Amino acid sequence: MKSFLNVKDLGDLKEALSEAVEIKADRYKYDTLGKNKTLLMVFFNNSLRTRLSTQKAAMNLGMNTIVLDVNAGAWKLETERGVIMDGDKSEHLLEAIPVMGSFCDVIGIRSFAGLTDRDYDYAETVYHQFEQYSGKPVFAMETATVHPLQAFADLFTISEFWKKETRRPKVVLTWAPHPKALPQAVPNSFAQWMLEADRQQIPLAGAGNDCGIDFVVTHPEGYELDALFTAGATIEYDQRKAFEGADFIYAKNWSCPGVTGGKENYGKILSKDMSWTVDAEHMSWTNNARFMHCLPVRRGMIVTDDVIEAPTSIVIPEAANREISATVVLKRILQGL
Ligand code: AN0
Ligand code: CP
Repeated sequence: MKSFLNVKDLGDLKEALSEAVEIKADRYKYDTLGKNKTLLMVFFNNSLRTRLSTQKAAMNLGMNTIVLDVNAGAWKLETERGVIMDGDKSEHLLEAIPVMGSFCDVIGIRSFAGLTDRDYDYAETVYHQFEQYSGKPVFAMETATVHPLQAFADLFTISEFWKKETRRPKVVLTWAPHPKALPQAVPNSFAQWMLEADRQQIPLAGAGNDCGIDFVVTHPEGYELDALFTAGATIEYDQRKAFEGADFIYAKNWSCPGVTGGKENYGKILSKDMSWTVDAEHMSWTNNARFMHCLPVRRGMIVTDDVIEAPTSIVIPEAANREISATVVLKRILQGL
């Protein structure tokens, strides 16, 4: 594998999930695969889970890692072409990328959406520049529009928590309020991965004959995600109706994707409606659903303390599975070197 951005990059999800099971049973099974190979992790934005889990994954595979926090000690980078660099940016990404590539074998990139120019963000400009100019395999550690390591861990977590059931699960992605404008990367990828798991009829159910996932997205009007990621999903604007019979509630805030109501709203906060906050009453509408969130999460805004602390909350095993998804992805990349 030379690039990891979308669910299609993994191919057969059944195979990917069985590799995840294999790695979880013995996470050091391939501990010589990465000998004398170096992973460079480039962060343009903050991170706790991605930083720790991806570095741990590289260590599981015997790799060396270098972590570069672009905003903490590196030169300020210009990313646009054709600008006169007379401001505070000392170096252009187009020189920085091949230089970074010369000191490593694999590059992970965290580069959030700027949330001002929809076309620039949705073209995945920064990620594709790394693909084009680094000369190395690259993978997304949350880019402008996707967070595939998170979505892979989420799918794996759902498969683990559902394996004893004999019917397909109902999985609900719900928007919830947040004080700051956030990217659409997490909900985009979650939708893309859930729909692909359904398309591939992934046997999450124990009976093995009732496969796939019933996937529903719920949000206030104006928050429609790009059909690139959600085509085929059921959209339900009534949050209560969406929650009814749900087996998994996946909460997340995102800013306006600029799909309906015009591009000028892209990246804006359209609602802070606290009736969307997932509380015990919301969870009582479900089929005793498990609560999921990628973290970091703001308590009192996205979810109440009692819901995130309940035994049905699986946010910690979900986060822990980030090590597993990252190990599988890095293993595939190393096997392709
Ligand atoms: C980021 C986001 O919403 O994309 C990262 C989540 C993994 N969250 C925040 O910036 C709070
Ligand atoms: N879920 C996730 O990617 O968390 P971080 O932003 O802390 O890496």
